[in-house]
Parts: sequence; structure tokens; C-alpha cells
Amino acid sequence: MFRALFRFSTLALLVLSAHAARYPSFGTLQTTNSSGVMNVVINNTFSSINLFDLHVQSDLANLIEILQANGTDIRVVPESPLPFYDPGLPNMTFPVALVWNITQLPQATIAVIEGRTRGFGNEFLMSCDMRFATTAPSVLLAQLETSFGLNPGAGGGMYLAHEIGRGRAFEYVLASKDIDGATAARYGWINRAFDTSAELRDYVQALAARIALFPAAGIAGAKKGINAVSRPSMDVIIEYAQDIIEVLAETPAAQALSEKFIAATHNQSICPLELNYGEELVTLFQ
Ligand SMILES: *[C@@H]1O[C@H](CO)[C@@H](O)[C@H](O)[C@H]1NC(C)=O
Ligand SMILES: *[C@@H]1O[C@H](CO)[C@@H](O)[C@H](O)[C@H]1NC(C)=O
Ligand SMILES: *[C@@H]1O[C@H](CO)[C@@H](O)[C@H](O)[C@H]1NC(C)=O
Ligand SMILES: *[C@@H]1O[C@H](CO)[C@@H](O)[C@H](O)[C@H]1NC(C)=O
Ligand SMILES: *[C@@H]1O[C@H](CO)[C@@H](O)[C@H](O)[C@H]1NC(C)=O
Ligand SMILES: CC(=O)N[C@H]1CO[C@H](CO)[C@@H](O)[C@@H]1O
Repeated sequence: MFRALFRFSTLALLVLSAHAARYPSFGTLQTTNSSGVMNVVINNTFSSINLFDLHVQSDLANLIEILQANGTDIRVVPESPLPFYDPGLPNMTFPVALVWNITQLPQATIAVIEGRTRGFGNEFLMSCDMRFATTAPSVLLAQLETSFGLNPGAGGGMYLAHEIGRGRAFEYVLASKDIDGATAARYGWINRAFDTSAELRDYVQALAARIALFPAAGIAGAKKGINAVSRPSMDVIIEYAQDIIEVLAETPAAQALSEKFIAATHNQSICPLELNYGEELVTLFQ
């Protein structure tokens, strides 16, 4: 059983799924585990920018199912395409249910960030218990939906309001600004930013190993209490994030902006607009 942690990175590779999975498996996650610590690396080879897309969501949903059962083997179930609404939480859409489920895993979750993580990617980071990054220029975080005529539909703005405060949440969410690792650490968006990858990895592995020493029940119990006072409720996320984005997504303004973005980034491939969205987004409005 995994008492502690799994670690996410925007780095590295390959995968495996030893279990018969409920959703299709795409091999976007590489997991290794020992001594109660599981490392999970997200490497989405279906996307040149490691997009948090349906492939990653499908693989993560399968992993969540294993972790919810505390690492025990799961039953064999037929593969099915991703549903729009989550079958187990029918008033939540699949991605919203996915990040909601991550918040309440019994294990401690630690996100390790070494690249750009925006939009739903940032909502995923906020759903983890802790976040660590480097101060490298490649680290840029953003909750950028407003620039698409949308709102953060999985509750990212709500989590940020709690982590960085109301005024800063408005500044970064409404202006869809990028934040670098050092500033993110100063504001509380992430726990800490390290100067090098080696320091980052050493710190997180030591933290994980330490947490993994302790009995699982205490970790799960402590998480429930912290969640109760720091995480928006399911109803608040549904009513004030998910329901709003569903309406906004249908508006001509939002659809036009998405189409413009897809065209300008050649369907989200590596280009200045993707890499440096916070600075470059103004070109979409010229
Ligand atoms: C992701 O996986 C691909 C294919 O296996 C590999 O070439 C690439 O190096 C991996 N990326 C990282 C950052 O490890
Ligand atoms: C997994 O472990 C946690 C913490 O000990 C416990 O609350 C939960 O009921 C367990 N889940 C299953 C499916 O056994
Ligand atoms: C979320 O967890 C519930 C159980 O609480 C499960 O029924 C559902 O399939 C899970 N969904 C995802 C996307 O992990
Ligand atoms: C969503 O469904 C859950 C049960 O899974 C229920 O507790 C909650 O009240 C529902 N919320 C909304 C806003 O429909
Ligand atoms: C963009 O790429 C995705 C795969 O990442 C593909 O499913 C989709 O059809 C592409 N869209 C366009 C407009 O090329
Ligand atoms: C969930 C998971 O990946 N569990 C693996 C942990 O590592 C052992 C071997 O070290 C595997 O047998 C488990 O399947």
C-alpha cells in the first residue's frame, strides 16, 4: 500500500499498466514505486507539448482507481471511451471528477513541476496536496481561461483564492498572466522553488520518503481535516465553476477565441504563443 505520495512531473517517460483498466490505456504515465512511495511521470507522447488531454485523463483515471483501493489489484472491466459525465459522480464532468478525486485520495500527493503548466494543468496541480518547482525560465504557471472567454471550470480560481489570496487570484485569473517559479513560491501558489532540478528532486524524494514512514490512517485522516477547511465543496465547484464553463463554452466569443488559438498554434504545437502565452496572448486580440 502507498502511504505517501505520488509525484508528478512534466518530465520523462513511458509507462505501463499491469492492471486490466477501466478506461483505455495510452501509456502516458510512467510509474515506479518502492517503500510506500509511487513516482508518476506524465509524458504524453500524443502531444508535442505534453498536453493534459483525454489520453492523460484516461490513464490518470485508471491510476486513481488503483490508488483509491490502496494499491490492491482491481477487477477486470471492459474498456470504454471517456464519458462526458463521470459514471461514479454523475453531476460532474469527467475532468472535474478526475481532479476532485485526486484531492481526496488517501495518499499524500506531491506535484513536481519543471515546465509550463496552465489551464486544466494548473487545476490538476491545485488538486495535489503539495507543489514544488524550479526557478528555471521554463517553469510558467497560469490559470488562463478568462483569455478564452471562459472561467476555470474545475475550480482552479477557487483553489488559487485560497492559496494566494483574493486580490492576487483576481490579478492572475482575470489577466490570464503567467507566473514564474520564484514568484509562485513567494505567493504560495507552490510550496517552494529550487534553483536546480537536482535540488528539487532530492527534496521531494526525501519529503515523500519521510511521509511514507508514517501509518496510512493518520495521513488519510489529516488530509480530510485540511481538505475540509481549504478545499471548495463539491457543490460549490459544480455550481460556480463547472456549470459556468458549460454555458460559456457555448458562446460565440469563446468558440471564436479557441478556434483562433488552435489556428495560431497550429493545433497546440510548440510555438511562441504556446511557450510564452502570458506575453503573446495579446496577439490574439490585435
Ligand atoms: C517521453 O517519451 C518519449 C517516447 O518514449 C521519449 O522519446 C521522450 O524522451 C520522453 N520525454 C521525456 C521528457 O522523458
Ligand atoms: C484505503 O486506506 C484509507 C486510509 O487507511 C482508508 O480510509 C480507506 O477506506 C481505504 N480504502 C479501501 C478501498 O480499502
Ligand atoms: C472518482 O471516484 C469515484 C468514486 O468516488 C468513482 O466512481 C469515479 O469513477 C472516479 N472518477 C474518476 C475520473 O477518477
Ligand atoms: C452532486 O452529486 C452528489 C452525490 O454524488 C451530491 O451530494 C451533490 O449534492 C450533487 N451536487 C449538485 C450541485 O448537484
Ligand atoms: C488537433 O490535434 C488533435 C490530437 O492532438 C486531433 O485530435 C485534432 O483533430 C486536431 N485538430 C485539428 C483542427 O487539426
Ligand atoms: C500500482 C503499482 O504500480 N504497483 C506496483 C508496485 O511495484 C511492485 C513491484 O515492485 C509491483 O508488483 C506493483 O504492481
